[in-house]
Amino acid sequence: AASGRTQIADHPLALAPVSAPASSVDGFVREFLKNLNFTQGVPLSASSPNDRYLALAHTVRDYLMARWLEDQRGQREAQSKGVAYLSAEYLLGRQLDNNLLASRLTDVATEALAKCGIDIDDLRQQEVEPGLGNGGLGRLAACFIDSLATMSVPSIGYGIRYEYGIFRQTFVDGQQVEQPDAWLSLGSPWEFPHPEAAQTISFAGHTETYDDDGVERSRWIPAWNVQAVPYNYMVPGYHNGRVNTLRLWRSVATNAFDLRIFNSGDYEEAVRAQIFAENISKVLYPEDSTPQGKELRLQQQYFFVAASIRDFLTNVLAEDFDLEKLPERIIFQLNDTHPVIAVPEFMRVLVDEKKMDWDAAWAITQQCFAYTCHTLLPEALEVWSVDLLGRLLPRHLEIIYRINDEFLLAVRERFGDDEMRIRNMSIVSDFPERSVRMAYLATVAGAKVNGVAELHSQLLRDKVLPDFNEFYPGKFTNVTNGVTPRRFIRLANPQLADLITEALGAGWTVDLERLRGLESFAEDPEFRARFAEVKAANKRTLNTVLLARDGLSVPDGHMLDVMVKRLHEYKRQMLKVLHIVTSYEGIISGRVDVKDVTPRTFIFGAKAAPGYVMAKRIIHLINAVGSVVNADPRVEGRLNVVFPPNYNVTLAERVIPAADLSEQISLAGKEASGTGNMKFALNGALTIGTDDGANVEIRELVGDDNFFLFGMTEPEVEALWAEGYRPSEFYQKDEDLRRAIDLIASGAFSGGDRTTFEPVVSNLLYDDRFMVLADYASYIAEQGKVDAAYGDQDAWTRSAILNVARSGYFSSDRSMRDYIQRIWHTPPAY
Ligand code: F58
Repeated sequence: AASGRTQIADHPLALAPVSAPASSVDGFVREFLKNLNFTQGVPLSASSPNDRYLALAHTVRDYLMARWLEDQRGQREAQSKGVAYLSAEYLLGRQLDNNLLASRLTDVATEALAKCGIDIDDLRQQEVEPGLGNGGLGRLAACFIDSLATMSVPSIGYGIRYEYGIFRQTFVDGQQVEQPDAWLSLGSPWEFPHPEAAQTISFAGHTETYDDDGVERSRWIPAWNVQAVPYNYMVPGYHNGRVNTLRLWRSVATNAFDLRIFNSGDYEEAVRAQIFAENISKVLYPEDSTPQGKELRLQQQYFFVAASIRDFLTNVLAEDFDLEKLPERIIFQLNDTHPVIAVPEFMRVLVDEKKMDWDAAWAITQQCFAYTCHTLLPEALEVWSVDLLGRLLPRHLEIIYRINDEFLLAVRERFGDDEMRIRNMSIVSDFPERSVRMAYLATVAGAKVNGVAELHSQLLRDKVLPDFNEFYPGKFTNVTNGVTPRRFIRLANPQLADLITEALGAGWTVDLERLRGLESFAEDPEFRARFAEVKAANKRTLNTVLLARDGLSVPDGHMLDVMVKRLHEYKRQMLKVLHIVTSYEGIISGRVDVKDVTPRTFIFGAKAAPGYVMAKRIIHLINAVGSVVNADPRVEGRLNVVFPPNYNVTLAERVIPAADLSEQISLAGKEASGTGNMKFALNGALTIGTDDGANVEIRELVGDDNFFLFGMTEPEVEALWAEGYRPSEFYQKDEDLRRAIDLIASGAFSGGDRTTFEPVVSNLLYDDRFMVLADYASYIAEQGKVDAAYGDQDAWTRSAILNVARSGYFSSDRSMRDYIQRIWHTPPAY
């Protein structure tokens, strides 16, 4: 098959470089109409908004295409070391606006569409965001690939093309109800499927040994397989012409599978096989923090990493590549433990398929992987039962056992037969059931292990994995998270972006430390007035958006106090609820004069994992408190609770720029980093927060005067636990707290029914794992200081400007530079 392919490729027309369409308004109009006619198959006069959105998306693609092809070629030819970011989640957010911004097409496209009588904003609204992630971890991956493209780092993102992303949240009588997220149903203009490049991914079966010319080797005889079809997405860098690739895998049934069943004449069975295979990439697991150990999830994990490794080895490396040199060409970054099964898969490929000697293969593997941990909660550390692993991936389990045996041997050599230590460090644990600790496997295999904020990395070293830190000095490091200023300042807050550019000139978007230059502007009354006007305008915009989206409103002149993040007990939305109830109770009991209360609107955004009962109760409570407070004329115009359902990236881009106060109130030592905290600071909100995660670094940078600190420190939390924490004692001795809890318990927010929120109340009084009651008094006191500070609007604005000026460190570009320096050692460009 000296294919038609080669002949076509040799044709002079095919040899000419691909060129982008003309970047003029008329050129754009032509391309847009062409796409409308030839891709959508409709004339402008009969087109639907969705047709027009898809045609616009295709047009933007066409502009990016030449550079994409060029960059893929360049990266192939340069043969330099690259990063493969392995992540089960990418919480991308809408693509259209980002791609217009990156390619400098926003103005041209806006004008071109206006010429066709179309408001581009209407088309923006058409896009359903790809919600292929749960929260911080998935959004971080999206920020990182944006920065890698903007910095021209040779890299690729690998993940899963879920057919259904994170569920759509609705509220029925204040309670969360989940709906499937059919994000692909109106078309998917940003993806490029390549079914012809599918990989076969195998599962289950058994292993055997065989004699290979006098060498005993193992091989895996799998029982079934599926096809992994790559879907490519463009990842354009900002104003640098670079276009990187995100490759997400979709599972489909294999032909062989189909054919065998087809030949047996069993049509129904053939269809069933199809459904079975497609199940693997069907839906994102909506868990936050606690992994469930479900078989399908392990299938997802192996499916995407096996396909990604094979993709790299066969499509990126030359056929005669010397595998000993792999560490000079690739580093696989493991985004949490979800892709860690890549480690034994890589070993299997090297040892079983490439027939490499075990020790050589292991030495290479240990240089080709690095692991990022995103948690401190012990229950969040993923483990797989040996039983399940052995059934689904029998050869991988053998490999894990051997890795563990050799590792423990080395530990014995170093520390002697310290059985307790051996038990604690073993990758395979025996209790409560025999299982594989994926974080340990990642730590043993990884060249580096990093936490995601200074405090987190330190606790990881000292508390979570201290034995490993002792055994592998120098392996542990920190890379503090960051966020992309493209999406979270330029796109989300264009007026602030313009104001900054006016003050500092262009260039700050890719060199965010330059925001420092705003410090002197904080002292300029005129600049402060303009900054305040941007904030006010963002609030008005948010009001318009919420009204249209949910029929909700944000009153003029209110302080916007915002808590948006997944609903989890450790994040302590309950503390926020207690604050609201305390303020409310103070007014209705007559102890506080309503005229003395700073008008505040409390905005929540939070999804609960569908199986997390307590989290769902707290959502119900927030809605219940909101209904009562919002309807009570006694607090009218002072307290207002707004909880739009289905918080997502698109809504974040509206809420964050409008916020005055950022709530980052997790129990110290529980939030690994947080990234929302960074987005708020960069948009000029002041933080009220504990000394946790990246809050610590935010406070150090913005200064104590521009940050509201409260609560116990991590060592204080430890000490209180050690001494024996009894939440009811805090309830007994704090009158405000007692009144707030009693009001909830009385049924005041549940139509007089005392049972509805009884579990929430009992949990606080008798368990309170995350010490809400212990931090309550300190939180309420600090909120008093917030009110006082807000009373001086000009001083508040000055602080807000200083928050922006001093948060440049939190650009994900800086995170990428840290990864490159401390972990990847990749060249700056291909
Ligand atoms: C988050 N983890 C951390 N996990 O909680 C947050 O502090 C940090 O800023 C962020 O990662 C980025 O480093 C997180 O989002 C998940 O969503 C997992 C999804 C899959 C199941 C286990 C939790």
